[in-house]
Amino acid sequence: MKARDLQEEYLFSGHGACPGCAMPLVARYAFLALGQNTIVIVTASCFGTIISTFYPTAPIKLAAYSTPFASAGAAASGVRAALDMKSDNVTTVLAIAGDGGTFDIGLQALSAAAERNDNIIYLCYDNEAYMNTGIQRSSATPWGSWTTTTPPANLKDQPKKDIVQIMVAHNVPYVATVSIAYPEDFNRKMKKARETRGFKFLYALSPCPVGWRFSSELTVRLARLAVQTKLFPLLEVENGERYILNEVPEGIPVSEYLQPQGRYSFLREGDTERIQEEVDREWKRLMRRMEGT
Ligand SMILES: Cc1ncc(C[n+]2csc(CCOP(=O)(O)OP(=O)(O)O)c2C)c(N)n1
Ligand SMILES: [Mg+2]
Repeated sequence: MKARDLQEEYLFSGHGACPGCAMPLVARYAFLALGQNTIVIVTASCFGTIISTFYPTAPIKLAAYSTPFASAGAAASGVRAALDMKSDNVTTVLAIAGDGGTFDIGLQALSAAAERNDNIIYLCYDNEAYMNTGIQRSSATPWGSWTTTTPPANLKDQPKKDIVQIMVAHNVPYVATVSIAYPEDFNRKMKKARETRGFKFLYALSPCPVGWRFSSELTVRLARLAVQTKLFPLLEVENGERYILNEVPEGIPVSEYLQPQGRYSFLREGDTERIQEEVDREWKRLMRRMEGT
């Protein structure tokens, strides 16, 4: 790697992520887009405990502030307030939290920061379970999926919480989904978030070979399939109303996304069709929302 490239990198090797983990790519793309004038808020999660701070090493080359599990939104607001008191309007505050830290325990701090329209970027990487503590189900875990707390006889029986719509309902300036399979789109959205004043919510699906039970070379392929099956649409929503679709999916059958993942190997007859119907229903809902813009 050239010296110039190295200067632009803010996440280095030596972190503790499992082989094939999508999260380091999520962090790397986010940091590359935002640059060195960034303070990262870190919470308990795979990112917080084994990737960004792997004692005694520190593989991220940015200022970082570690805060308890529930408080990414509040900590980011506090750091922003301190910067504002110093009239610092060049530093970007980036909170990074997992699905557990966002959909569940961190939701009130996130909602409060969004309601105040604090000038921060909140990036959720969603690996669809509490991975760092042993693959427990979260409200982001999809219906029909195996986790250690939803064993084969009791697979997850609730649908995934719709965090994008929850954040859109806060009428914040910018909500966007990003994918490691679409790095240019990811880069553009992070930069747009940096240039937009107020609260920004960015949301990445983060395939996890260990928790999802797939072969570690399939990470980027699964991230792309999630987009191309319409399961994870690449979109932007401005000011709670203006929807932009960034990639028109091929509409590949959802079974191609489910099949390589062992967490779906306990699906019963008809369950794949049920998941496909739900994906199609959600897609129609999205199309109706887009018509209004
Ligand atoms: C208040 C509190 N409860 C529980 C924990 C233990 N804990 C640490 S990381 C973690 C899982 C985080 O899940 P998620 O936010 O989805 O991130 P992931 O580990 O999946 O990357 C838990 C439960 C904690 N650190 N603090
Ligand atoms: Mg998680």
